[in-house]
Amino acid sequence: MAKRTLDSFFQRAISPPQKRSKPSEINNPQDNQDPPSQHPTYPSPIAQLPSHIEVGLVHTTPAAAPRTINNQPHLDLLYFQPYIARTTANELFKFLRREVPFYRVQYNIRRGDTETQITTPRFTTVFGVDETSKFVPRSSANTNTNTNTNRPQSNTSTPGNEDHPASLILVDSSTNEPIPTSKKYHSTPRPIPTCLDLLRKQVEDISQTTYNICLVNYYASGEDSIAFHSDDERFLGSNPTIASLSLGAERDFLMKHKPVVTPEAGRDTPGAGPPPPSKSNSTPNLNSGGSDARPLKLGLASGDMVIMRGATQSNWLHSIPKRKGKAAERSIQGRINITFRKAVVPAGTNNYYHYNVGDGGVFRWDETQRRMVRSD
Ligand SMILES: O=C(O)CCC(=O)C(=O)O
Repeated sequence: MAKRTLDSFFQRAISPPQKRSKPSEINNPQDNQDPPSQHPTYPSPIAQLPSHIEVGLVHTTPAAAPRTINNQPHLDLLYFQPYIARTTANELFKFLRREVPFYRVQYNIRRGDTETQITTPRFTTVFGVDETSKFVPRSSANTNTNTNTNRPQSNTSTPGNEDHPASLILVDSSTNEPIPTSKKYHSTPRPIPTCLDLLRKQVEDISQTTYNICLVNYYASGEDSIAFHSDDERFLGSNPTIASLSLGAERDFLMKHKPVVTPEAGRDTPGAGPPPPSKSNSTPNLNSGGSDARPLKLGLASGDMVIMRGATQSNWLHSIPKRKGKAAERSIQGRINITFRKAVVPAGTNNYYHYNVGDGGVFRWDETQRRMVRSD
């Protein structure tokens, strides 16, 4: 997009609305009477955004114009400090921590003859499906030909509300026919709940792109982390745009240029390791960009957002390192990160559900114990 167009877009987007209610003036957390998002694939219903958070999102994002960071080889970032105003971001953090079901996924990796079990060093979950499929209200699916469907059980559907997530079924994007999910996917994809879908639409608008996958990380303390990796898998297509929103405790976001011709480590294996869990989209970096580029550290506070664009993923690695000492004390508040991405083939759906939902138990936030506890 031309610079003038981008500037005028943000100018429009951040100019205050004519009359804006302060979130605190409509601040009853229980005031949203809409039924929660329900779907047979969810472990439990997911509440709608309280009105004061929704109003905060609709009226105050983006809370600041972004800074473009493209002064290094192959780097193209938009950095919002913040994207969501701090008060609304903190409320959204508490809401999502309470409502979203999380997983602590374990998986095996093989190096030569040795198999090692990795426990993902953070809580994760994922919603959405790649672009070869989509969720539609049951009434708009083409049900003439296929009887083996992922149709929800009748006791979880919501009569009279065909757009309610409970009535959504997964169909093939081109034929609109219901998909027998076990034939196409290793795990059953889940629709993005309404509370996250509002964010997805807003972030689509601001980044001028579309997303179909919403991945959520919860870092409970400074011990939780994500190792250096890039989101450059082939199932994201070339030069994917990835929007990454931070809520809760501030953490450092480190970036470094990929080393010249050296394969990167897997995202949760410390040090040198095997390639990431799926095939990379990157061509080996044979030019001098790596040696010229300086590492980058961005502080990500509650409400901040980084949009990574263009050649960034194929040339740069990013991480959230563990934190000790004073920084660890600050991390104890917990942090949620939401990334929006677009997967173009079923391999993307399979990969994301395998590594972010897995086949272990569900964790939910326990307000009394103030930690995630197994809820199944
Ligand atoms: O937590 C973050 O800010 C980064 C998350 C991330 O890199 C990922 O989920 O791939």
